[in-house]
Amino acid sequence: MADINDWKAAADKEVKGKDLTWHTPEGIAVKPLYTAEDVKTDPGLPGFAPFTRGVKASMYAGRPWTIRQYAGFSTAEESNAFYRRNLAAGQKGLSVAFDLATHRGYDSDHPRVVGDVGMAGVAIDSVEDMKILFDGIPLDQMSVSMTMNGAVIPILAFFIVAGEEQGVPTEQLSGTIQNDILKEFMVRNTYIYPPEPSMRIISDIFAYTADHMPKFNSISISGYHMQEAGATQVQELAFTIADGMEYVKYGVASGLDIDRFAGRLSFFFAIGMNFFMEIAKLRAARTLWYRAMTQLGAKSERSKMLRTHCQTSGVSLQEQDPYNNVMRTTIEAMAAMLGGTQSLHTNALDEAIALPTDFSARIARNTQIVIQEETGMCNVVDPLGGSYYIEALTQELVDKAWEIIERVESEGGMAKAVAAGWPKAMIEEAAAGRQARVDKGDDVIVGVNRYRRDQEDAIETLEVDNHKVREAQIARIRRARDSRDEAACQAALKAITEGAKGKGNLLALAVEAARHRATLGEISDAMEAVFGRHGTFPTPVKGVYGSAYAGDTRYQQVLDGVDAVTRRLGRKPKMFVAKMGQDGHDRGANVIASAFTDMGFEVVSGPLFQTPEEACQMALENNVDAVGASSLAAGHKTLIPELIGHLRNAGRADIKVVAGGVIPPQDYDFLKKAGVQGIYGPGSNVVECAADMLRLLGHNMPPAGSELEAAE
Ligand code: MLC
Ligand code: 5AD
Repeated sequence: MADINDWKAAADKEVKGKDLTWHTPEGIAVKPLYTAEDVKTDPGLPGFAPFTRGVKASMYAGRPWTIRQYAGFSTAEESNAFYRRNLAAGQKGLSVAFDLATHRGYDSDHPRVVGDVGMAGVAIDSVEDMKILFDGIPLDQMSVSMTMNGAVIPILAFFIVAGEEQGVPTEQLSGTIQNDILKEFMVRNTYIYPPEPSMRIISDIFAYTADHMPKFNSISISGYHMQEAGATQVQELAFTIADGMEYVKYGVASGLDIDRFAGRLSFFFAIGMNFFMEIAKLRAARTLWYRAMTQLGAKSERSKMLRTHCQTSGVSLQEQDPYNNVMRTTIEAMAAMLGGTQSLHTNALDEAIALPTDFSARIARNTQIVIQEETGMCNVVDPLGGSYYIEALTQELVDKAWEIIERVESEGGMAKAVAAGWPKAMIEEAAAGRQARVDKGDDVIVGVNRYRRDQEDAIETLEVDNHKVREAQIARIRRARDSRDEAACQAALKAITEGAKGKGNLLALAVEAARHRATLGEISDAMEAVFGRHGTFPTPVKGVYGSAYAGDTRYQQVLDGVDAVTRRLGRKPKMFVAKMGQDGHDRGANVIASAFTDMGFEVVSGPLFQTPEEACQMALENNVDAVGASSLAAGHKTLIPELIGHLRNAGRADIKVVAGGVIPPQDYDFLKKAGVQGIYGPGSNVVECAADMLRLLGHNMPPAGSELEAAE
């Protein structure tokens, strides 16, 4: 029989000695062949420690994963109708997306959220909205996930009271609250309070749910947003498990017995296009959590079992030739199920452009239904168990992630690491590296940097009338305030402030305030009065982009262009990267800031959450040549024209304004008429953005492709 050396000789001959090792971004050298020699550990059986092969013995053969599509937009009425249509068509669980005003603890009538109400999710201001959201959906039967982290206290309180008023005892509520603040400070940015009080809020929720909500998952510890922000799979894995360990330590420090709450901790991972790596990642995650929880002293097997939701990757989807996204999502969904997820969201094909329509949501949902009901894939538990490659990769991910976890632990845990900033810096460096590989064509994206179409077909997208939603919300807030017992409401709010100063359980206090129709903004303010509001400035990484591009001719043309403009101006061209509204997605803004700095621009990075007026002020104070407004949460049609208006009023119409991010093509005309001079959607090449900027600044930049002619 042939042995491995025979194979090596045969393969070498076929490829004439070429090295077939694939070096992944996480620093793993993937060989072209795996054999029994590579499998060092026995993964055991599904349903048994360390749960590598799945948390249930029968897995999907007994019950398939929950088809749980994340959704929410506009008003509670519209979102409720959307949920009901989806449930009727085969969706199994709900997952609520809130708008950014709600995330950040502002009522819809707050002046800072004019561009955000109802845009990236549903607007919820009081228990009245929450009741409408679940109208006709029995909360004792439907498990509901709510993605809420900043304003977690009022939202969970509204949910509990909406249940009460439906006649459902709190004990019977099932579902999940995201409640994962550490990753907000790292990558997602919808925090409200500083880290310390935010961690206390989480302990209060652990305590309350342990006492009153035995079927409710008190947290969804999320790596998803790390991968979206550019993290490698190893980073996502390590920081998520380390976050989980930190929450457990806080819960224990607050006086809870570990096995009283740990069985209701849940997880959330992104599933991207690196198919086998993603399958191995979920298996590694379960193995790691078992190890971590054993170390932390958990006794019950349930406490050591990692149960997870997954979502296919948003960043892997493209604006160009969007039907390709259906295939990408299908591949990712298969990785999630082969990895053994408990619950799954499949993204819609219009992900990179807007929120899903009924049409795109149907295809996304049916992707899961087809896998569950047409393919027979659910009938065998962990069908890839024992695959040499999968088992070896699982072990390698466990080892690599554990190294990072040990570093975190040796430095005092994840809260300290987040404060020190190195996990975020690590992720941003990986993001800049990925962008450079895509721009150079080293990482292929079909329809974007290869096989690009000359002309794109328009697709229909969902549009939300932001002004209409805001007006409807403001009217409902007013009605709730007019009809409530004001004295009782104010007393309940005062009790929250006192509780924030002292030891009361903030969720229990907020439930009382919610019963008296206190609004989300009021409950948030009652805590903010003691905790304060957290703000940070971005610190983009330097040098990654420049070194990835060293020697590239087009890149050199841009560097020469920046030099020429610098000589003409007597200083570097100056660009302000602005993030306006409550949109905290800052990967794009950070990548642009890093790359433009490396290309020789002077970049001023604004803080998150500016109003257009504040952004204008910052542009004037720094006397910039251009503003690049990054928008990923649909506020662009309101916020960017306002910024241009303020600049004009200040007599600085000469400052160029460009926009980047998730901007549907049908909005381009509107923005251009408003004075936007360049628009860069997903898939834009950063070097070409810089070339465009040089043109706007009056430099005669040669067209893209000219460097190839010059080189010939
Ligand atoms: C499951 N069960 C079985 C079984 N399989 N019983 C017997 N045999 C089997 N084979 C049981 C389980 O034990 C459980 O009961 C019950 O069935 C439900 O199954 P589950 O596997 O727990 O599924 P589910 O209820 O869907 O819970 C999944 C979860 C949860 C634990 C991962 O946390 C969850 O639903 N998370 C979703 C999070 C989410 O939607 N996030 C969106 C983020 S979007 P029991 O009694 O054991 O509970 C986002 C984007 C952004 O963040 O940035 O805005
Ligand atoms: N409805 C549906 N999906 C949403 N996402 C974000 N907001 C919504 C919403 N309101 C999804 C997108 C995004 C990820 C963070 O969650 O896929 O990439």
